[in-house]
Amino acid sequence: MPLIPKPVEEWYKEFSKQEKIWIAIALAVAIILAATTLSWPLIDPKHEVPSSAREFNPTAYKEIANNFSSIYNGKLVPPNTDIYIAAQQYFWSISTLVLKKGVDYRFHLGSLDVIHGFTIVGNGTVYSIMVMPGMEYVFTMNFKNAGTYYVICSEYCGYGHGSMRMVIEVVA
Ligand SMILES: [Cu+2]
Repeated sequence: MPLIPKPVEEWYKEFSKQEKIWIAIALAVAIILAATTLSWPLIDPKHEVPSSAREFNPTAYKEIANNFSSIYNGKLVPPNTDIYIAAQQYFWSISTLVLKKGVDYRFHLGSLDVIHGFTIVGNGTVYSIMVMPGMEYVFTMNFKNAGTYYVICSEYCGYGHGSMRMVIEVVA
């Protein structure tokens, strides 16, 4: 027996009051979400991260990052100094970054092998950037509170992923 669709008049029912209420709620939520998403850059323009990304030469970048680490690991980075960090299986090029509170620092971040995630946690601050290989990310950060922050890798990058740790000490 062939299946013949029933005529519309046989199955169509007006929307009930409850259905109309749900449609109105869903529409309102969609409008609120769209409005807040689109207006976010106006409300908080500094949180657009990263501020720029460009292709880079991993060999040259590795040298710059290692050079930065050999000078500043565990020592206060003076204001107006660019920070260079390279991610690699399974470490960050610098293990302890010491920064001054309330100062704008320009960070450069690049991966020398696979995708890593640069995530800062601590003191209520959560900041996260995915680091794709072959790209250098540049962004500005300003730590408002002194204290110890931790950087973890937030993209699974292999067996040593969990050991990718780095400390940021923010001093007054
Ligand atoms: Cu990882």
